[in-house]
Amino acid sequence: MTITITAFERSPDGGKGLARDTRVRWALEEAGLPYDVRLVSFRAMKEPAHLALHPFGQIPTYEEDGLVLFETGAIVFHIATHHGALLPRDDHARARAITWLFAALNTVEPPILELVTARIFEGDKPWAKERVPLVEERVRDRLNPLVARLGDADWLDGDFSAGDLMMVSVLLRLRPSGILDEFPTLAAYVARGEARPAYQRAFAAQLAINAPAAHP
Ligand code: GTB
Repeated sequence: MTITITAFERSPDGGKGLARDTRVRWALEEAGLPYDVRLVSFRAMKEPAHLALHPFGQIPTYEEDGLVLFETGAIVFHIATHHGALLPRDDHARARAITWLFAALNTVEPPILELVTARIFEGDKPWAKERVPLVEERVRDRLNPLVARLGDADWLDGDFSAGDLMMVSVLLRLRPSGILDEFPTLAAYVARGEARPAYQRAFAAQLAINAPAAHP
């Protein structure tokens, strides 16, 4: 069994680990699965060979024994279910962990992505000054209930799961905005995720490719 994922030839974040291959690398590391990485340029992502793997011409993709997947949610779910990692055995606990995986992607990530768009890609528009605070409020509206649910627990529902992996990955994208630090409970939750040895290995692997020193 050989697993191959794709990642940016050079991530625009310069190695901060914010591109989505990091969450797939993290899941693979948690599962103890070796993997290869094929690096693709922005141009190659839109060419037929890559579009055959990913209809939207993006990274990451996942190949394993003739199976081709895209979408990080589907990939992490596959790693968890097919390789018996990151999900509890108990049926109900498993269903709840999967619920958190969906909640991270469907409920928490959308306003965070909207904020990234408003701050970075549309930050120079004349209406950005009015729009950014509105979107920031929408993000806080998602984070407050998350704080309430997490309470004093380390993870969202029992042991660390695929749901936590995805939630931490999604929240990490908030860090450059400063909003994560407004929520010490969530900042500590993210820090716990980042402290996991599997995350450290995943982060180091993407950094080795994307750090400015790797591209003199
Ligand atoms: N829903 C898909 C998934 O979860 O897999 C989204 C995949 C996606 O957005 N891929 C991005 C991509 O390929 C890379 S991760 N973009 C190129 C394109 O669409 O042409 C998004 C990303 C990009 C850059 C940073 N960064 O520089 O900080 C962070 C995240």
